[in-house]
Amino acid sequence: MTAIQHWFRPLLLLSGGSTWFLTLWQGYTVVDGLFTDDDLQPTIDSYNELVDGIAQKLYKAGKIKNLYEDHGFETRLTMLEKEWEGAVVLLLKQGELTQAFRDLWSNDKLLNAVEQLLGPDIAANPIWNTRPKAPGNKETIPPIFDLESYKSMIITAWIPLVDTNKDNGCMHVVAGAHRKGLVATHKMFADTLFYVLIDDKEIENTLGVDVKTNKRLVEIPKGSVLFFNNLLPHGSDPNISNGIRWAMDLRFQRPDKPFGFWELKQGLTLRSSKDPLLKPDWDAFCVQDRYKLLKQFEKEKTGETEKEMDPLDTTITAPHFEKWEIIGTNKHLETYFNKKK
Ligand SMILES: O=C(O)CCC(=O)C(=O)O
Repeated sequence: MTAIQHWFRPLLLLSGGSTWFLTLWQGYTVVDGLFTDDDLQPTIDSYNELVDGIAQKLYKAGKIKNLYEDHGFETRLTMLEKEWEGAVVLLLKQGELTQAFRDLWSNDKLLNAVEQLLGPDIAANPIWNTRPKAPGNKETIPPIFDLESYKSMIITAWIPLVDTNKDNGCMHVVAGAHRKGLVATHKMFADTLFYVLIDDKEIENTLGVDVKTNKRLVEIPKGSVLFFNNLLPHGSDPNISNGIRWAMDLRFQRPDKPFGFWELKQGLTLRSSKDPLLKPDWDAFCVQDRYKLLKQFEKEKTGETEKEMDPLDTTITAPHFEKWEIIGTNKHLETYFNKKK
């Protein structure tokens, strides 16, 4: 991209019909057909390799009897999960930002859309997630947000890698619920999940938005991207289809705003108005694995002198567990609080 092209980028429209103003008002927008299949294929190939790595690891550890090599992107992880519950979580916890993921995060079309929301200076926030929702498996990764992270405007780009609909657990959002600029009180956890929850009543009382009339189901196909504000209540329902609902989310903010995440990791500047030809330093960003940083942080706080991370550990713990009301317990909370004793 030349310096001249840089000046034209903000002139591009976000998407057919969704204006900048409407996006800011609703707190979300969908850009239809932002990516072609060719744009997304390297990311899918990368996930296939990572899933293969997990299959090999489980096989060697004697946890599964079949590698399911004849299954592809849409079903292999489901087969692994059926034989060994937790395969999905192992994928979530792998922190490797492969070359394909880096290329997607700094894809020009994606950054052009983000630039219209954030301006010409854009950084990657340290949090990114893989979101494979396997059939019947409701778990996905928690929004690992400390309260500091709400101090900056963070835009999530939620990128489905398959068509999404209400049966396979597409996203939903509560339109306009970000406008007061408040964080509603969350609760933890329902069932075996490690999702934080917000009651509809709490959204209505604190954020002043009627959930029934403002909840929008965002059924989007592969290639489209959902962008939303970090103060917008959002989530997805269980996957009752036969295929995995694959998605990934990447987050963006201005580079001069706090990155949150307990200050454990800084962001990475992807675009700079001062340096239109900037090349992001991915290696510097990737040196630190965020799950290892979190574990280290927890250990320091608890004084725990624990062994290396168990490579087959399927619990997810994070310091935000201390922020919210606990309404039910499960292995994730037990692990966190037992460690703290
Ligand atoms: O993918 C999902 O089901 C949830 C996504 C989400 O919560 C997020 O991107 O912040």
